[in-house]
Amino acid sequence: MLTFHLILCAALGHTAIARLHEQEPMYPDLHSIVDVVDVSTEPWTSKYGPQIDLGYAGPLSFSHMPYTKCLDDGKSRFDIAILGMPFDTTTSYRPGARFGPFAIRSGSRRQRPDGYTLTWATSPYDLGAAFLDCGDVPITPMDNAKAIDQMEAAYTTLLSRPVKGGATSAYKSRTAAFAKDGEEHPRLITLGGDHTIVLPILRALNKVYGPVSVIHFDAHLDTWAPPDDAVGQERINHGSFFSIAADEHLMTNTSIHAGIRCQMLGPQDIVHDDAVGFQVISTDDIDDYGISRIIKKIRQRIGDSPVYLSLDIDVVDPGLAPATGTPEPGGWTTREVKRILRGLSGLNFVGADIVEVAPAYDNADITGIAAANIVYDFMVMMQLDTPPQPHVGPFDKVDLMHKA
Ligand SMILES: [Mn+2]
Repeated sequence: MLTFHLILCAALGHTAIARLHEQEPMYPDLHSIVDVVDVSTEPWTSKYGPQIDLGYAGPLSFSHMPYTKCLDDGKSRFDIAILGMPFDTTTSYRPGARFGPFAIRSGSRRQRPDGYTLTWATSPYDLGAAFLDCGDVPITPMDNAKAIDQMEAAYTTLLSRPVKGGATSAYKSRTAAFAKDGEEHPRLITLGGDHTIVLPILRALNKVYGPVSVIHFDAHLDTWAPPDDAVGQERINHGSFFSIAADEHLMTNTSIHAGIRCQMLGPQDIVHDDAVGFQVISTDDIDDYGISRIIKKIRQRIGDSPVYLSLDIDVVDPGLAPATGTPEPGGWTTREVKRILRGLSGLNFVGADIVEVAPAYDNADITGIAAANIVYDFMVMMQLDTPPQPHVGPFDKVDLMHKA
């Protein structure tokens, strides 16, 4: 035994062995140094001030917001958190969405911590919620059953944390009214990951809210029944997870898709989709009915129910968002998706995600930048009571009405 220990020590080094035994932190605590240097008189600080992170520099958190490993950190509080789920081992075509959280955070670097826009007429940081980037869930790429359990455990953990209760006085309670325990729960914006991440998320949400409605932006239905010959874990993939979720009674039957344009096996797919609880807004409906009727239809369908929003980046045309696993030509523009999202403000959102960003297929980061911009929209949308008024600018209201 001693010999074995000596060999192990030689192989790993004594420090590594000590860590194995005592669970020491991997890195020393740099803040525990006793003799603090007065930086104010040093050449840098006295001349140039604080060491700020420029847009294209610094460690990678979403839009430079505070970052912590929330699963390890019992101290930090948040109302809305960013959480990465780097997982892509249930994809049917092009893999690579495990790099999605990195690409979306990278695409967010030019966003400002006070980012006001004309279209929203506000900034997410002025609406009260305390934001925190909670890092990524360490998910095994080797065992899908374990991976799905890891995602559910992480989401359940953070959903159960006490909320911060606002960074400013503008903060409003959003979830206590329909949580089963009557308590306010944090809301998470998840960066996927392939679309299967929604199954463990819905399982976690179910424990807090019961069944929820889903607004699903996607080129594909994702309600397909598992293949007949699939057994066990093979039944769960990024095209079948909604069907599994319905079998587990995780959703109400008042869900809705937006942006569908995929090839199907036949009309029977829509019959099954209806049984899973969805109605379909197709990509072409935007030309035939317009953005305002799409918004109206979604709001009518969802009503006051607690609702989860899931956005597959492939809803956007692959010309504008090529970095995804199953691209479908002829999609909505990023602008159209953003306009519909604005119209959904005030629904009872319990969480949101953006999935299927696979940056290996990107050009000039356009997909990561588009996805990060959509996350910004989530951050505002989840905090408003009603959609913003259209920007008027040099046009008067009469002109706008005339146009309509
Ligand atoms: Mn999808």
